[in-house]
Amino acid sequence: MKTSRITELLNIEYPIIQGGMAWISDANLAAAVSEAGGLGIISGVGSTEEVRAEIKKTKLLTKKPFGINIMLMRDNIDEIAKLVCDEQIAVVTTGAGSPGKYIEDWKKHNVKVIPVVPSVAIAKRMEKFGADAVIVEGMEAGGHIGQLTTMSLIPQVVDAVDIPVIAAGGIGDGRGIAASLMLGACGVQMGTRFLVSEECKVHENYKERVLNAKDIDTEVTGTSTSHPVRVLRNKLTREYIKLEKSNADPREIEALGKGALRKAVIDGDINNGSVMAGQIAGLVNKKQSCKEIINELMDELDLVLGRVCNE
Ligand code: TUI
Repeated sequence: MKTSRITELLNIEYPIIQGGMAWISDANLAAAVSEAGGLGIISGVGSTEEVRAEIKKTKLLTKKPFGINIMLMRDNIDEIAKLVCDEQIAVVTTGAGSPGKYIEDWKKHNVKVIPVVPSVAIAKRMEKFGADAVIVEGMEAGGHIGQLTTMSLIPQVVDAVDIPVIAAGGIGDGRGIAASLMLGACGVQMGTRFLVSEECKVHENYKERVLNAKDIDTEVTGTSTSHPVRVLRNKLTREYIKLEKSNADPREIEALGKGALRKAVIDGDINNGSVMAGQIAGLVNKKQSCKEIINELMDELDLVLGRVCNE
Protein backbone atom coordinates (compact mmCIF):
# COMPACT_ATOMS: atom_id res chain seq x y z
CA MET A 1 0.00 0.00 0.00
CA LYS A 2 1.33 3.44 -0.93
CA THR A 3 0.51 6.67 0.86
CA SER A 4 -3.00 7.52 2.05
CA ARG A 5 -4.59 10.78 3.15
CA ILE A 6 -3.74 9.83 6.70
CA THR A 7 -0.06 8.93 6.22
CA GLU A 8 0.36 12.28 4.46
CA LEU A 9 -1.56 14.22 7.11
CA LEU A 10 0.38 12.68 9.98
CA ASN A 11 3.73 12.26 8.23
CA ILE A 12 3.91 8.54 9.04
CA GLU A 13 4.81 5.47 6.98
CA TYR A 14 1.84 3.17 7.57
CA PRO A 15 -1.85 4.04 8.17
CA ILE A 16 -1.89 2.45 11.61
CA ILE A 17 -2.59 4.36 14.82
CA GLN A 18 -2.16 2.77 18.23
CA GLY A 19 -5.09 3.48 20.55
CA GLY A 20 -4.43 5.83 23.45
CA MET A 21 -5.46 3.50 26.26
CA ALA A 22 -5.88 5.03 29.72
CA TRP A 23 -3.22 3.88 32.24
CA ILE A 24 -1.72 1.67 29.51
CA SER A 25 -0.38 3.68 26.58
CA ASP A 26 2.90 5.11 27.81
CA ALA A 27 6.09 6.50 26.29
CA ASN A 28 7.61 3.05 25.65
CA LEU A 29 4.60 1.75 23.74
CA ALA A 30 3.98 4.94 21.78
CA ALA A 31 7.64 5.32 20.82
CA ALA A 32 7.84 1.67 19.70
CA VAL A 33 4.80 2.11 17.43
CA SER A 34 6.07 5.40 15.99
CA GLU A 35 9.54 3.95 15.44
CA ALA A 36 7.88 1.04 13.57
CA GLY A 37 6.21 3.48 11.17
CA GLY A 38 2.75 3.83 12.73
CA LEU A 39 1.49 6.59 15.00
CA GLY A 40 2.10 5.91 18.68
CA ILE A 41 -0.23 7.59 21.15
CA ILE A 42 0.36 8.19 24.83
CA SER A 43 -2.56 8.44 27.22
CA GLY A 44 -3.30 11.85 28.72
CA VAL A 45 -4.87 10.26 31.80
CA GLY A 46 -2.99 11.06 35.01
CA SER A 47 -1.88 14.15 36.86
CA THR A 48 -0.66 16.99 34.66
CA GLU A 49 2.89 16.45 35.92
CA GLU A 50 2.75 12.72 35.17
CA VAL A 51 1.52 13.41 31.65
CA ARG A 52 4.20 16.08 31.10
CA ALA A 53 6.88 13.58 32.17
CA GLU A 54 5.50 10.95 29.78
CA ILE A 55 5.57 13.44 26.90
CA LYS A 56 9.20 14.33 27.65
CA LYS A 57 10.14 10.64 27.85
CA THR A 58 8.48 9.91 24.49
CA LYS A 59 10.39 12.78 22.89
CA LEU A 60 13.64 11.21 24.12
CA LEU A 61 12.68 7.79 22.72
CA THR A 62 11.60 8.84 19.24
CA LYS A 63 12.06 11.72 16.86
CA LYS A 64 9.11 10.51 14.79
CA PRO A 65 5.61 11.99 15.23
CA PHE A 66 3.51 10.74 18.12
CA GLY A 67 0.20 11.77 19.63
CA ILE A 68 -1.63 12.10 22.91
CA ASN A 69 -5.14 10.93 23.72
CA ILE A 70 -7.33 13.10 25.90
CA MET A 71 -10.12 11.37 27.77
CA LEU A 72 -12.63 14.17 28.14
CA MET A 73 -14.36 12.81 31.24
CA ARG A 74 -11.33 13.59 33.43
CA ASP A 75 -11.19 16.73 35.56
CA ASN A 76 -7.77 18.18 34.62
CA ILE A 77 -8.62 18.50 30.91
CA ASP A 78 -8.03 22.28 30.73
CA GLU A 79 -4.48 21.77 31.98
CA ILE A 80 -3.77 18.80 29.71
CA ALA A 81 -5.20 20.72 26.74
CA LYS A 82 -2.76 23.55 27.44
CA LEU A 83 0.10 21.08 27.87
CA VAL A 84 -0.57 19.82 24.33
CA CYS A 85 0.11 23.37 23.05
CA ASP A 86 3.10 24.04 25.32
CA GLU A 87 4.77 20.78 24.32
CA GLN A 88 3.82 21.17 20.64
CA ILE A 89 2.50 17.62 20.34
CA ALA A 90 2.02 16.59 16.69
CA VAL A 91 -1.39 14.96 17.10
CA VAL A 92 -4.16 14.91 19.66
CA THR A 93 -6.95 12.34 19.70
CA THR A 94 -9.88 12.72 22.06
CA GLY A 95 -12.45 10.34 23.49
CA ALA A 96 -15.58 10.17 25.61
CA GLY A 97 -16.89 13.64 24.81
CA SER A 98 -16.65 16.71 22.64
CA PRO A 99 -13.29 18.55 22.44
CA GLY A 100 -15.02 21.52 20.71
CA LYS A 101 -13.80 24.29 23.00
CA TYR A 102 -10.13 23.27 22.69
CA ILE A 103 -9.87 22.77 18.93
CA GLU A 104 -9.22 26.40 17.95
CA ASP A 105 -6.30 26.68 20.36
CA TRP A 106 -4.77 23.37 19.27
CA LYS A 107 -5.04 24.35 15.61
CA LYS A 108 -3.33 27.67 16.36
CA HIS A 109 -0.43 25.66 17.76
CA ASN A 110 -0.24 23.44 14.66
CA VAL A 111 -1.54 20.37 16.46
CA LYS A 112 -3.45 17.89 14.25
CA VAL A 113 -6.80 17.21 15.91
CA ILE A 114 -8.47 13.82 15.51
CA PRO A 115 -11.51 13.23 17.75
CA VAL A 116 -12.84 9.72 18.28
CA VAL A 117 -16.53 9.69 17.36
CA PRO A 118 -19.32 7.13 17.71
CA SER A 119 -21.90 8.58 15.26
CA VAL A 120 -22.44 10.52 12.03
CA ALA A 121 -23.83 13.57 13.84
CA ILE A 122 -20.80 13.91 16.12
CA ALA A 123 -18.41 13.34 13.17
CA LYS A 124 -20.10 16.18 11.26
CA ARG A 125 -19.91 18.44 14.31
CA MET A 126 -16.18 17.72 14.67
CA GLU A 127 -15.60 18.53 10.99
CA LYS A 128 -17.39 21.85 11.48
CA PHE A 129 -15.22 22.61 14.53
CA GLY A 130 -12.13 22.19 12.31
CA ALA A 131 -10.98 18.63 13.11
CA ASP A 132 -8.31 17.35 10.70
CA ALA A 133 -9.73 13.81 10.61
CA VAL A 134 -12.01 11.60 12.70
CA ILE A 135 -11.45 8.21 14.25
CA VAL A 136 -14.77 6.44 13.83
CA GLU A 137 -15.08 3.82 16.53
CA GLY A 138 -17.59 0.99 16.47
CA MET A 139 -18.97 -0.73 19.56
CA GLU A 140 -16.69 -3.74 18.98
CA ALA A 141 -13.96 -1.64 20.61
CA GLY A 142 -12.75 -2.08 24.16
CA GLY A 143 -13.40 0.55 26.81
CA HIS A 144 -15.94 3.36 26.55
CA ILE A 145 -18.08 2.80 23.45
CA GLY A 146 -21.01 4.08 21.38
CA GLN A 147 -23.91 2.03 20.03
CA LEU A 148 -23.12 1.30 16.38
CA THR A 149 -20.89 -1.31 14.80
CA THR A 150 -17.81 -0.44 12.76
CA MET A 151 -19.25 -2.12 9.65
CA SER A 152 -22.34 0.10 9.55
CA LEU A 153 -20.82 3.27 10.97
CA ILE A 154 -17.74 3.73 8.75
CA PRO A 155 -19.45 4.04 5.35
CA GLN A 156 -22.10 6.34 6.78
CA VAL A 157 -19.49 8.71 8.21
CA VAL A 158 -17.38 8.46 5.03
CA ASP A 159 -20.41 9.70 3.06
CA ALA A 160 -21.18 12.45 5.56
CA VAL A 161 -17.80 14.20 5.95
CA ASP A 162 -14.96 15.33 3.69
CA ILE A 163 -12.14 14.95 6.21
CA PRO A 164 -10.24 11.62 6.35
CA VAL A 165 -11.89 8.79 8.31
CA ILE A 166 -9.89 6.35 10.41
CA ALA A 167 -11.66 3.13 11.41
CA ALA A 168 -11.53 1.65 14.90
CA GLY A 169 -13.26 -1.11 16.81
CA GLY A 170 -12.92 -4.80 15.98
CA ILE A 171 -9.80 -4.49 13.83
CA GLY A 172 -7.04 -6.94 14.74
CA ASP A 173 -5.27 -8.01 11.57
CA GLY A 174 -4.60 -7.15 7.92
CA ARG A 175 -8.02 -8.40 6.85
CA GLY A 176 -9.63 -5.91 9.22
CA ILE A 177 -7.50 -3.12 7.77
CA ALA A 178 -8.41 -4.15 4.21
CA ALA A 179 -12.11 -4.24 5.14
CA SER A 180 -11.83 -0.76 6.65
CA LEU A 181 -10.25 0.56 3.45
CA MET A 182 -13.05 -1.07 1.41
CA LEU A 183 -15.57 0.83 3.54
CA GLY A 184 -13.85 4.10 2.68
CA ALA A 185 -11.58 4.62 5.68
CA CYS A 186 -8.00 5.63 4.94
CA GLY A 187 -6.42 4.16 8.03
CA VAL A 188 -7.12 2.31 11.26
CA GLN A 189 -6.68 2.64 14.99
CA MET A 190 -6.01 -0.53 16.98
CA GLY A 191 -5.90 -0.99 20.74
CA THR A 192 -6.33 -4.64 21.70
CA ARG A 193 -3.60 -5.91 19.35
CA PHE A 194 -1.04 -3.50 20.83
CA LEU A 195 -2.16 -4.30 24.38
CA VAL A 196 -0.32 -7.63 24.22
CA SER A 197 2.78 -6.25 22.51
CA GLU A 198 6.16 -6.78 24.16
CA GLU A 199 6.57 -3.04 24.71
CA CYS A 200 3.20 -2.64 26.42
CA LYS A 201 3.56 -2.31 30.18
CA VAL A 202 0.12 -3.63 31.12
CA HIS A 203 0.33 -6.36 33.81
CA GLU A 204 1.18 -9.87 32.52
CA ASN A 205 -2.10 -11.21 33.98
CA TYR A 206 -4.00 -8.72 31.81
CA LYS A 207 -2.06 -9.78 28.71
CA GLU A 208 -2.67 -13.47 29.41
CA ARG A 209 -6.39 -12.82 29.88
CA VAL A 210 -6.54 -11.09 26.49
CA LEU A 211 -4.43 -13.76 24.78
CA ASN A 212 -6.70 -16.51 26.16
CA ALA A 213 -9.98 -14.70 25.44
CA LYS A 214 -12.56 -16.25 23.11
CA ASP A 215 -14.88 -14.43 20.73
CA ILE A 216 -17.76 -14.29 23.23
CA ASP A 217 -15.74 -13.26 26.29
CA THR A 218 -16.40 -9.51 26.31
CA GLU A 219 -19.35 -7.87 27.95
CA VAL A 220 -20.71 -4.32 28.11
CA THR A 221 -21.21 -2.83 31.57
CA GLY A 222 -22.51 0.61 32.47
CA THR A 223 -25.34 0.78 29.95
CA SER A 224 -27.77 1.70 32.74
CA THR A 225 -25.66 4.70 33.77
CA SER A 226 -25.09 5.82 30.14
CA HIS A 227 -21.38 5.00 30.35
CA PRO A 228 -21.15 1.75 28.40
CA VAL A 229 -17.75 0.12 28.68
CA ARG A 230 -16.61 -3.10 26.96
CA VAL A 231 -14.54 -5.37 29.18
CA LEU A 232 -13.59 -9.02 29.50
CA ARG A 233 -16.05 -10.92 31.68
CA ASN A 234 -14.95 -11.60 35.30
CA LYS A 235 -16.10 -11.37 38.94
CA LEU A 236 -16.38 -7.57 38.67
CA THR A 237 -18.63 -7.67 35.59
CA ARG A 238 -20.90 -10.26 37.24
CA GLU A 239 -21.31 -8.00 40.30
CA TYR A 240 -21.72 -4.94 38.11
CA ILE A 241 -24.43 -6.47 35.95
CA LYS A 242 -26.23 -7.87 39.02
CA LEU A 243 -26.34 -4.35 40.48
CA GLU A 244 -27.51 -2.87 37.17
CA LYS A 245 -30.31 -5.43 36.89
CA SER A 246 -31.42 -4.76 40.47
CA ASN A 247 -31.95 -1.08 39.64
CA ALA A 248 -29.41 -0.06 42.28
CA ASP A 249 -28.59 3.60 42.89
CA PRO A 250 -26.41 4.73 39.93
CA ARG A 251 -23.90 6.13 42.44
CA GLU A 252 -23.46 2.66 43.93
CA ILE A 253 -22.97 1.20 40.44
CA GLU A 254 -20.43 3.85 39.44
CA ALA A 255 -18.58 3.38 42.74
CA LEU A 256 -17.98 -0.29 41.89
CA GLY A 257 -16.12 0.74 38.71
CA LYS A 258 -14.02 3.46 40.33
CA GLY A 259 -10.31 2.67 40.11
CA ALA A 260 -11.09 -0.72 38.55
CA LEU A 261 -9.07 -0.14 35.37
CA ARG A 262 -5.98 0.75 37.35
CA LYS A 263 -6.50 -2.36 39.50
CA ALA A 264 -6.34 -4.58 36.41
CA VAL A 265 -3.62 -2.68 34.54
CA ILE A 266 -1.18 -2.02 37.39
CA ASP A 267 -2.01 -4.60 40.08
CA GLY A 268 -2.89 -7.37 37.63
CA ASP A 269 -6.14 -8.07 39.52
CA ILE A 270 -8.08 -9.49 36.60
CA ASN A 271 -10.92 -10.76 38.80
CA ASN A 272 -11.86 -7.50 40.54
CA GLY A 273 -10.40 -5.09 38.00
CA SER A 274 -11.73 -3.74 34.72
CA VAL A 275 -10.05 -5.70 31.89
CA MET A 276 -10.96 -3.50 28.93
CA ALA A 277 -10.55 -5.19 25.53
CA GLY A 278 -12.32 -5.25 22.20
CA GLN A 279 -14.39 -8.05 20.67
CA ILE A 280 -11.36 -8.90 18.52
CA ALA A 281 -9.55 -10.22 21.64
CA GLY A 282 -10.41 -13.77 20.49
CA LEU A 283 -8.21 -13.24 17.42
CA VAL A 284 -5.29 -11.75 19.32
CA ASN A 285 -3.26 -14.73 20.46
CA LYS A 286 0.42 -13.96 20.23
CA LYS A 287 2.87 -11.59 21.84
CA GLN A 288 5.04 -9.69 19.38
CA SER A 289 7.07 -6.52 19.29
CA CYS A 290 5.29 -3.48 17.85
CA LYS A 291 7.58 -3.69 14.82
CA GLU A 292 6.60 -7.32 14.22
CA ILE A 293 2.91 -6.45 14.62
CA ILE A 294 3.05 -3.57 12.15
CA ASN A 295 5.13 -5.48 9.59
CA GLU A 296 2.77 -8.45 9.81
CA LEU A 297 -0.30 -6.22 9.46
CA MET A 298 1.10 -4.56 6.35
CA ASP A 299 2.12 -7.91 4.79
CA GLU A 300 -1.37 -9.29 5.41
CA LEU A 301 -2.92 -6.13 4.01
CA ASP A 302 -0.87 -6.36 0.80
CA LEU A 303 -1.84 -10.02 0.44
CA VAL A 304 -5.56 -9.35 0.87
CA LEU A 305 -5.55 -6.27 -1.36
CA GLY A 306 -3.60 -8.19 -4.01
CA ARG A 307 -6.19 -10.96 -3.89
CA VAL A 308 -9.11 -8.52 -4.21
CA CYS A 309 -7.51 -6.53 -7.01
CA ASN A 310 -6.40 -9.54 -9.04
CA GLU A 311 -9.59 -11.61 -8.97
O1 TUI B 1 -12.80 6.98 24.90
C1 TUI B 1 -12.87 5.89 24.40
N1 TUI B 1 -12.60 4.76 25.07
C2 TUI B 1 -12.21 4.70 26.38
S1 TUI B 1 -11.92 6.00 27.40
C3 TUI B 1 -11.54 4.96 28.64
S2 TUI B 1 -11.08 5.51 30.21
C4 TUI B 1 -12.27 4.97 31.24
N2 TUI B 1 -11.88 4.70 32.46
C5 TUI B 1 -12.73 4.25 33.35
C6 TUI B 1 -14.07 4.08 33.04
C7 TUI B 1 -14.49 4.35 31.78
C8 TUI B 1 -13.59 4.79 30.84
C9 TUI B 1 -11.63 3.69 28.22
N3 TUI B 1 -11.99 3.57 26.96
N4 TUI B 1 -13.22 5.73 23.11
C10 TUI B 1 -13.56 6.80 22.28
C11 TUI B 1 -15.00 7.09 22.33
N5 TUI B 1 -15.48 8.29 22.36
N6 TUI B 1 -15.99 6.20 22.37
C12 TUI B 1 -17.16 6.92 22.39
C13 TUI B 1 -16.80 8.25 22.37
C14 TUI B 1 -17.59 9.44 22.35
C15 TUI B 1 -18.81 9.53 23.00
C16 TUI B 1 -19.54 10.71 22.96
C17 TUI B 1 -17.11 10.54 21.67
C18 TUI B 1 -17.82 11.72 21.64
C19 TUI B 1 -19.02 11.79 22.28
O2 TUI B 1 -19.65 12.98 22.18
C20 TUI B 1 -20.65 13.33 23.05
C21 TUI B 1 -20.95 14.77 22.87
O3 TUI B 1 -21.25 15.41 23.87
O4 TUI B 1 -20.83 15.26 21.75
